[in-house]
Amino acid sequence: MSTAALDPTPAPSDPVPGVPPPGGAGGAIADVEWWRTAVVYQVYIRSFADGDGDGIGDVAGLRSRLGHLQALGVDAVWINPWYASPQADAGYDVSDYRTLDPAYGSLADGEALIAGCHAAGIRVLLDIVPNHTSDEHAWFTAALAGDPAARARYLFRPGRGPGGDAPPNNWQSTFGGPAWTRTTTPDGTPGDWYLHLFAPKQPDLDWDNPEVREEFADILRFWFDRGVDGFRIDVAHGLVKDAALPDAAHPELRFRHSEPHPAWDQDGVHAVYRAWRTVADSYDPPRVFVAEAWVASPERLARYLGADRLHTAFQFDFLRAPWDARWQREVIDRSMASAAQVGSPSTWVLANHDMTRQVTRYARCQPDFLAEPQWERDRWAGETPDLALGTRRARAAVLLTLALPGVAYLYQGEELGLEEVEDIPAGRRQDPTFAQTAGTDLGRDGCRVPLPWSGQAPPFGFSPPGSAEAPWLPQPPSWRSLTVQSQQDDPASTLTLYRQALRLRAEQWVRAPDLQWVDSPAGTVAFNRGSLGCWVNSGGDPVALPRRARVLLASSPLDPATGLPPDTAVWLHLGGD
Ligand code: ISL
Repeated sequence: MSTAALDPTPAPSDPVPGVPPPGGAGGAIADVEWWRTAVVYQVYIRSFADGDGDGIGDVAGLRSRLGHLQALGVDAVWINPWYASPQADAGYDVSDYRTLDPAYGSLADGEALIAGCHAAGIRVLLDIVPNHTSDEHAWFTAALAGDPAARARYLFRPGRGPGGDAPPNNWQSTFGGPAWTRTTTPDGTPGDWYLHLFAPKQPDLDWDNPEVREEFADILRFWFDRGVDGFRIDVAHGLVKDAALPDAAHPELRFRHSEPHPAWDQDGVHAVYRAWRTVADSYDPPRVFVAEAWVASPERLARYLGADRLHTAFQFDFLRAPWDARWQREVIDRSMASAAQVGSPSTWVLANHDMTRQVTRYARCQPDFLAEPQWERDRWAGETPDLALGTRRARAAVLLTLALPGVAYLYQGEELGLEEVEDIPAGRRQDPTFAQTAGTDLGRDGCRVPLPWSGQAPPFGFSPPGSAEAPWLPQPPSWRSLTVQSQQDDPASTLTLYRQALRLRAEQWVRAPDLQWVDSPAGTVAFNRGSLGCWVNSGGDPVALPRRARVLLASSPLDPATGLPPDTAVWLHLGGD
C-alpha cells in the first residue's frame, strides 16, 4: 500500500488574457463532442462579480474575472438568465428574451462577453426559460388587455364553483400558494384565472399553441447567431401539461417530483425538444442542450435524451444522494446505465442556485433524500451544521464527481468551499419562496450570496472599492478566510484542490476507459478506469488502499498507517509506477 504524500501537482499557470489554458478548455474548443466530457461552471451572474458598484453582479464583473475561470480550468460556463426582467424570481421571469437586463449590461456587452469567453477558451451556455414569461412580457400585458391571440398563448381558464370563485384546479405553486391567479376584466369585475406553476408574476405559456413554439425556436436562433454554444433548459419537464388541466392526486407541484402530476413530464414535451434539436443541429458547430428536468427516475430522464432529442440532462439524484456509499453507488450505476442506453453522457452535479450548498448538506444528518418528498432545508430546520465535517465531505464528493465518466457541472463558490448562509435577516431575503410560504420555507437565498474575492470585510472585492451599494444579499464576515485571494496560494485550500482536480481530470480522467467497480469495504465506493482509481470513504473507519498504488490527489491528508480516513476521497495511479 502506498500512502505517500500527495504528489506535487504543477500550479495552474497564470491566466493570460486571450490565451486558452493548457489541458482544459484549450484542447476542447475545437472538438464538436466537447459536451460529452466538459466541466461546466455555473455563473449565477447576480452574485458573481459586480462591475459597476450597484451591489448586483453583471457582465462587466464577469468579464473582469474570467482569469479565475481560466485558472480553474473549466471548459464552459452556464450563465443564469441575464435577460430583461422585473427580477421577481431573480431573472427567471423574463420580459424580453432578446436583450439583457440593464442591471447586467447591454446586448452589446453580452455579445462582447461571449467573444471574450471564446477567446479565453471557454464556451458559453445560456439559460432559456420557456415554461413561463414575466407578467410584464409584452405578450402577457396584451393578454390582460384582452387581445385574444395573446390570451391564447397562456393558460387562462374560468374558475370553478359559484361565480367562478374557485381556481380551475387544485394545483399548488412550486413556491407555495395556489398555482392560479384571478384576473380582473376591463370593467372591473373578476375574470378568468391564469396558471403559474411558480410565482404569480410568472404566467405559464401554452405550448400547444404553435406561435409559442415558433417564438422560442426564433429565440434560440437569435442567441445561436450570436455565438452561444448551447442552452440549459429551465423546467424542461413542465412545458406541456395534461391538456385537460385536471386536479392532481398530490396538488403540490413542488415536493413530489417522483410521483405523476398532470403538470410534469408529459409525453407531449418531447416533440418540443425534437424540434429544438433540429435548430441546434443546423449550426456549425452544432449547439447543445442540458435539461433541468425533475422526473421520477433516471429511466424517465433518459426519455429526454438521444440523437434526436436533448444532449444531456442533470442527474439530480446524484445531487440529492446522502453522503452514504450505498446510495452513491446505486445512483451512479443507474444514472450511467440509463444515459448510456440512449448514447448520452451522464451529467453530474452537486450544487446549483436552487439547492442548499453541499458543505451544509453534508454537515448534518444524512437522511434518505431519495425516498423523501421533502427538500432538505425543510427537514433540517434547527439542526446545527458541523461545517468542518461538511467541508471535508464536500471536498471528497468533488473528487468522486470529477472522476466519473461524463459531464460535470460546478456551481460558483463551491470551489471556495462556501457554505449555505442560513441567517440572512427576513427583511433582506429576496426569494419569492420566502414570501409565498410566509417564511416557513427560508428559500434559496442562502446559496446565492455574492462571492468573496478578496479583502478582510464585505463586500470582499465583489463590488469595486468605494461602491455606494452593499451586495444585494449580505455576506458573512467569516468569509474573509474563504476569499479567492486568501485561498489561491494555500496548498491546503479548497480552491487549490479544485484547480488540481480539474487539471488532472483534463489530463487523465477524460481519456480514461469506462468505469469498473472494485470490491471495497462497506462504507466505501471504489472504481477503476484503466490505470486510474478513485476511492471514497463515507464510512466511520479508515480503510486500506490498494497495494502498489500511487496517490495522485487526496481530498484530505492520508494516514500512512491506516490508509484512507473517513470522509476522504483519493485518486490513484494503479500499478505502482
Ligand atoms: O428550487 C425549487 C424549490 O424551491 C425547485 O422546485 C425549483 O423551483 C425547480 O427546480 C425549478 O427551478 C427552475 O425554475 C424556477 C426558478 O425559480 C429556479 O431558479 C430554476 O432553477 C422557475 O423558473
